[in-house]
Amino acid sequence: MTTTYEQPVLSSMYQRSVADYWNAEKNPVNLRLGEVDGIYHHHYGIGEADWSVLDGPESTREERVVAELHRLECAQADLLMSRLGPLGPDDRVLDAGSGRGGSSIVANLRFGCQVDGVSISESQVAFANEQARRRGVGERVRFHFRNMLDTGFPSGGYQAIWNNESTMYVELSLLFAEHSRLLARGGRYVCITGCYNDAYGLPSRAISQINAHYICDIHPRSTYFRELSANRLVPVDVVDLTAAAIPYWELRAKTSLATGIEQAFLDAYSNGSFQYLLIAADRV
Ligand code: GPP
Ligand code: MG
Repeated sequence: MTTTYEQPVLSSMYQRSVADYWNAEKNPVNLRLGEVDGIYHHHYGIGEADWSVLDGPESTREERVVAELHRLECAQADLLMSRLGPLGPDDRVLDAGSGRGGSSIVANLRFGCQVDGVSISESQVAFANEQARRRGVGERVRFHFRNMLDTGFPSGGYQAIWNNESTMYVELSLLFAEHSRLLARGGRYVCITGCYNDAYGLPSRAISQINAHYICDIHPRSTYFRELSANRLVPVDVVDLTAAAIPYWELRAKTSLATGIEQAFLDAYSNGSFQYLLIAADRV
């Protein structure tokens, strides 16, 4: 007789503290934006901002700013999706670090594909499943309280996997080994991430502030490419989104929704120590 032991989802004190942060997180900058159309993102925005939202009646300014920040965050998700496809209703995809589920819902709307999202925050998983249920896609978009480093999902079962600003919570060697196991040959991996620019040296003060704010550990750019290639994930497209990320932070800094981390992002992006990248890779 063999005895199987259930692996706990959280495997370190670090992961416990990250889960505690996200279980308690209720920032208006995330909830108010999500209420615009029921798509709740946990990533930042890209593209030129419409600064006219700051003009006009003060009584409705916050509403206009919320809509504009949400539009920029949706543009970021759309860009990620544009590198995931082509996908169709028969494909199964994985959202690694799925937050409140926004990117997963966007993927299902765009491709009709089946989506599994994983998060180590039980509150986020419950919230995201409720959103999928409300949209009537609860059978196709499912969120799981699981660890992206050890999902327990079947090998080769996924046509695409993404991390939308979630790689800075894990060791990339472990993450990409699991992604490589899960992806079908020829499958696509996409991440959008902030990484420190190791051509500049060690992480700047602003990066340390971002790490402390979110309890994350921003990786150097080199580690992404080293660990991708060590795990049969071959980059096909790399887009430097740093310049495109700045208007979002400038606009956010001018609003009542600011959380206090805005200046650190603006400093890190503008002094060259930090880069916002999209990386797409094929599983070979
Ligand atoms: C944003 O989440 C993303 C992270 C916390 C990961 C860190 C990302 C980097 C690029 C370093 P969020 O939408 O919950 O953040 P906020 O509450 O600040 O909007
Ligand atoms: Mg946010």
